[in-house]
Amino acid sequence: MINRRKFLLSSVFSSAAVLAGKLAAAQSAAGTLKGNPTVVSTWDAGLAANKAAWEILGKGGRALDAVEKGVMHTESTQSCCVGLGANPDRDGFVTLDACIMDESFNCGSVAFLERIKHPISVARRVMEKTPHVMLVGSGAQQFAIAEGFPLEEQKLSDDAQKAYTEWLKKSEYKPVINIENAGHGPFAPSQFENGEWNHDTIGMVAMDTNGNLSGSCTTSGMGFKMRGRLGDSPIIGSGLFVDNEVGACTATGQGEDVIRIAGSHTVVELMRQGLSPDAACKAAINRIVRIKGKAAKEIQVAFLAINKKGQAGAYSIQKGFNYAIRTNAGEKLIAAKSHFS
Ligand code: SD4
Repeated sequence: MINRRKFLLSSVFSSAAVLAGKLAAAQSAAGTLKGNPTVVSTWDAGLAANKAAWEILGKGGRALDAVEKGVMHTESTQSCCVGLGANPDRDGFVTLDACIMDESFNCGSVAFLERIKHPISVARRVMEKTPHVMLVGSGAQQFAIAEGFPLEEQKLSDDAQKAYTEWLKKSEYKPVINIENAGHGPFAPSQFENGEWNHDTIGMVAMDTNGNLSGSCTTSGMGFKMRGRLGDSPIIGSGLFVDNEVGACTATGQGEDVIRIAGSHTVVELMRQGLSPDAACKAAINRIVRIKGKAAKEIQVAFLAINKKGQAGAYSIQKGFNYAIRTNAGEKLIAAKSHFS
């Protein structure tokens, strides 16, 4: 006869086994077991970018190659807002920023780069072919040309030309939350709900079958910004950070406020202290909200992270930020939780 203690014990073990089985299945579905490649990217354009990254990750390729290829897809989509098709600065020039980081703290960055279609690939060349981390402006362009990148025509896309002509009527610099590169008009909370997103950045972090992490971030920056303005996106530790022992993070939104707290590095350090990616992103967002006080209502910042187990998480100041995830189990677009609802 099974006594009560034995019965309780055996049911505890069997429920633990069921739970472990469920957890393993869930982890496997979420790509959290070592060997399960995972890629996450900011905003809905991340779905297509992840697909491009998956061509490498899905075949057991290196995370670094995947994060470059993934965001190149977005840079090529001229009608989108990342890359040369994006809105210009207030003087009418499109200037691009990008950075990339691998599993061994190797990193490369370009900023204020003009007329080059794939800043992310130039950033990778900076990482691999120079003793430096960051090249900017005409020096970055000169390096790109020397590396064989074609110099594209200096011409705004039709959409950007239209937006710029409209913007010139008032010439006001007022970023609109979640549609940063609209660059004009008052902040309207309704815009969070009506799907009018129009982003100028993609950040991507990935883990490959060897469990190695890498990340990339590429942007045209805020539309109608001052000439020469840089945001967080090309700054290692702000727009992107990867520590292969812990995790990786990328940021989007108002770059000035990401830089203020060295955002992506902060999130990775919080994960090192044991926080989940969700909790680490939330803690970093809370820090920005505290610093900004009432002005926090007028900005959007979002962090997106994965940890060494391949678990992903995100958090934003305002509602409306979403991210794309792709694992062996498939692809998904996930709405991040936010400080203001
Ligand atoms: C910047 N962080 O230049 C970028 C903008 C951005 O979606 O992420 N927009 O400040």
